[in-house]
Amino acid sequence: MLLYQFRKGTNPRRVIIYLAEKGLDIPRYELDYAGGEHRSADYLAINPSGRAPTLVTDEGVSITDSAAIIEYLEELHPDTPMMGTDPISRAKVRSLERLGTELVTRSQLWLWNVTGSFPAKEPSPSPETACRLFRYVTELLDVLETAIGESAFLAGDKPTVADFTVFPIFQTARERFDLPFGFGHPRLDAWYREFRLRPSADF
Ligand SMILES: N[C@@H](CCC(=O)N[C@@H](CS)C(=O)NCC(=O)O)C(=O)O
Repeated sequence: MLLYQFRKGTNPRRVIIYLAEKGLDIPRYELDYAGGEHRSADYLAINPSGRAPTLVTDEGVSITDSAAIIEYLEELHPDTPMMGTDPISRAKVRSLERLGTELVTRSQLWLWNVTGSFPAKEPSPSPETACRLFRYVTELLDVLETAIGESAFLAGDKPTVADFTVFPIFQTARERFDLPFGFGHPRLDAWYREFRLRPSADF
């Protein structure tokens, strides 16, 4: 098995944090993002979207999506479940995970406009567009702020893939780009700060 990743990429980090929380050690290949290795013919043959992460299984099958990679690994390693333990808790985790995926997508569009650091994605970053997009980000942060309630983790008292999905976009915004992401959401802010102390969150 081999995991193709960008160590600091938001979606790859969902898998990287999952592996650390799960205690799984999988060989990794660090793609050279700056050098455009994810657009090379060799990598496109593995993942035609040219994005990371990709897990190539022992059978040589490419799994080309972070959520699908985690679900595959959960099936192989059902001990210490990270996606809930019964139909109701699994439904809750999946709902929040999917909301988290939507948050990542909306936030990335915002980041492309607010940072100007992704010229290949957004050649004409616009503060006005960033401001408008941030309203759609805030809409989902508001939902997550309500969902977490008084719990330590997004889906209850144990870390799940919901946390591993949402945490990296906070980390990207706050640590890579020094942006006040979620500062107006006190429960999420507390959750982020606490989760950041876990060894799995090492950046
Ligand atoms: N749905 C995919 C999205 C993967 C994705 O967008 N990865 C980003 C890194 S966070 C990427 O590879 N970007 C490079 C590009 O789009 O050129 C997943 O969750 O794995």
